[in-house]
Amino acid sequence: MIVNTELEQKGNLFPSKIIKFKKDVDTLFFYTDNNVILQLKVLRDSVLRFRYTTTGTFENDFSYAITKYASTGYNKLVIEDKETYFEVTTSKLICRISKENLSVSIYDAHDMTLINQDEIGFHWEESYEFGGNIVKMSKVVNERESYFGLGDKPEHLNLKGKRFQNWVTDSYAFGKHTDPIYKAIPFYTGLHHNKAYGIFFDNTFQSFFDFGQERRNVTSFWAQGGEMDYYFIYGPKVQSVVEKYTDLTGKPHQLPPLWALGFHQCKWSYYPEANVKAITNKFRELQIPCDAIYLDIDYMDGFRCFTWNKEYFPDPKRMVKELADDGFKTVAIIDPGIKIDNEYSVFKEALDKDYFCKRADGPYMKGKVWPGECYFPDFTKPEVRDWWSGLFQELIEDVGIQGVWNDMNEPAVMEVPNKTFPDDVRHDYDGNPCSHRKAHNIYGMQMARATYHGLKKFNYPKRPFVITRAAYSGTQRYTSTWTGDNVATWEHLWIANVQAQRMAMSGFSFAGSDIGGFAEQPQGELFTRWIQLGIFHPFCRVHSSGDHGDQEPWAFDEDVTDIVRKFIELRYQLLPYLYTCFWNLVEHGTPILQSLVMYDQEDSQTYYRTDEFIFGKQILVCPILEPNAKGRRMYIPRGTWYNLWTDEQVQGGKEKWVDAEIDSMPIFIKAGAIIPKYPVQQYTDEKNIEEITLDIYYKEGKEVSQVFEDAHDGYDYTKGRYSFRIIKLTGKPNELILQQHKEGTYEAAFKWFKLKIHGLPFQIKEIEIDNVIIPLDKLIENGTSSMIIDKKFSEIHIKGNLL
Ligand code: NBV
Repeated sequence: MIVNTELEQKGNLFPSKIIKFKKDVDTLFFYTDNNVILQLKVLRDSVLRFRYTTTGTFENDFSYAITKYASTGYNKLVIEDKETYFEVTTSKLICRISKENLSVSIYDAHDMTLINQDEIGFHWEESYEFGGNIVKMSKVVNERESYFGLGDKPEHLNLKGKRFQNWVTDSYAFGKHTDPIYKAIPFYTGLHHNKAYGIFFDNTFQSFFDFGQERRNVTSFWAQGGEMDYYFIYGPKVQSVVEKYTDLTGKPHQLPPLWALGFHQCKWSYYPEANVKAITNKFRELQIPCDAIYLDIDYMDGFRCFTWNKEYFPDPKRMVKELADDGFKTVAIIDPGIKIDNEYSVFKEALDKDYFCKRADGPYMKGKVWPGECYFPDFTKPEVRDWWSGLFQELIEDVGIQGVWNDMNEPAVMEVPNKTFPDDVRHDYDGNPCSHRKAHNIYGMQMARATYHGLKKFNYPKRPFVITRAAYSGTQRYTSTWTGDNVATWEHLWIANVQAQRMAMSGFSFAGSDIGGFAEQPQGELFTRWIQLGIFHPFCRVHSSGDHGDQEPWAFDEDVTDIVRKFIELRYQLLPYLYTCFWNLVEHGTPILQSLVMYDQEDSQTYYRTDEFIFGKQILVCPILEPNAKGRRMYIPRGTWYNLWTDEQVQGGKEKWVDAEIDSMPIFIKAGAIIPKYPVQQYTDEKNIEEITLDIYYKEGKEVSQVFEDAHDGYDYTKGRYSFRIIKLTGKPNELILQQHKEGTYEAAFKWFKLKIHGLPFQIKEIEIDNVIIPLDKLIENGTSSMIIDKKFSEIHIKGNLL
């Protein structure tokens, strides 16, 4: 145990005893006799905010991460002054603050399990170099505690025993263990004694997290400036921790348009126009579904944002329209660096209006990016964000671009050792002027935010689609994201899998990797295995650097093309299922991917699993991560599961070998699930869908499934014009009952459900739909368990004789 004196020798300072206490409704203030104040605010029964100052006053309370829509309010709040501590009780938590040294302990209010306990707790070091404090917090590691979250770290899902830093960084060809990379999400979930809590350290300076690496029994986090300002979030379910964190930092502001969930093809770069068309035509010719084609930096004139290279793209509007007629949305890249060029209107205007970032001593922040020497807008200034949003008018409203891709927004600067702005660059920070040390981690987020507002405005009444590389907590409100410049290796396939899961656990579900790898070139086998994983990621895009060869589905051999087509088709079939997951994300903050620990935290076997995950709520997926595999061992979570390909039923709670030749991968459906499927389309809304298939997986017992539908774009759904079906399944030995309940006023165009029943243990003798017995030969397709019924049913009873 390190005692204070040892830490003191290292320059640390500590709070001393509490001498005063004050209360203002739900906010408590504890004052120590060495000028430390702890401000403890009860936001919800399960969410507490802790802020510490050493100067007697707090900073202006401003955060880019916390949304104004965050839930507040509690059922119970009792504050007691006990002999050695203060005690704050809500309906979920009991929090004690020691009078001796301000240290905090938090218990589950129902059974007094100690959930989280300060080790030293808050302490600090004065920064003589920068002024202010290096603020620190240390917590006790509980028995068998596991840690998850922290954004895009390319590491084992369970973070225990490791140390990380948050400083968004352009990390070309990063590897397993590279830290930091593109995102800074200072939020983690701790799990022990079957109870999960989260800590969100809302500090944008470079920050660090140590999960028992330096000292086995201590987890600590600290930052190079700012305040110790963190939120404690109690689950006790892992999923509920993530949902509450998402409530705090924001759910996506609206559903993505359905096309954004289709398959996307990208490359650095497709140009000229003829090349773009050749690619899109090939998709249609080979009947490989695809919804979006991307234009990387070469579409611009000398890499000047908001311009076109007229030699490559003589008439962008016409091209975009022709692509749209063929079912393709065009997405264009926009970077933050603005070329220094007095003939360039965007540059001129920003210069005239004083929108560029400046160094501490006055000159502009000059840095080299693709266009050469550039200046960079200060996206932390509201006026600059408004101006930036306005720049999209022509691109979106006139040319018809449907999505914007923000790259290099860490911000990345070439040929400088630290790859970004120097620390002294000044930012407005929405009226809280500061240096780049504080604004760095949110710079990319504010750029994506301004881009989002531009799209939202000029694409109205359609929904915006933005993708960003850099992100801080809260960025999920505005945009989707990808994991940056990965490499075409098997190890990177593993990384892509953990990153997508980790992002979902960090409140940012709409994420995916560059399928196939950005740098270098995959063999057909790796590409195929990557597609198989990628179709289960919320964002599904092939992207690569053109210098390393082609990476379209037909760039390998015919077998690869056929398998890739088969899996992309599966994604298109699963779109209503995925769209329903997005609805749950937007409504409740429910993550779209669940690592097994989130799916079943009561099963400690799941705590160190990385490969298997649940797509949505009912589909278990496990990618093949090695060459030449004919299958793999995987852990099947508890319960009964159906193999998607064979309908074989397996019992979980154990490891199992699963066959998966190159044209297959391990996919299982939870018994009792009802999976809605569209017919295969070449792009979303290609067809007028008349019929949705419901794949019904019999289970003895009950299970609830959902189907969300709306117009697939636009905002009508926010006015109740959506349809949310809840379908309850009850399986008995010789009966299967389906009960449907619909919410919302939207009438989807489809008329029928095609029911396909899997694993029925009896022969159907009678079917009753809404109290009317229907002759079997009218309903059942020959020799199958499929039947077509009116979508409006309320209750179906399928009865039979035991087989
Ligand atoms: O714009 C070119 C690339 C882009 O394709 C990639 O997706 C980004 O992550 N960009 C990085 C800049 C060049 C990287 C070497």
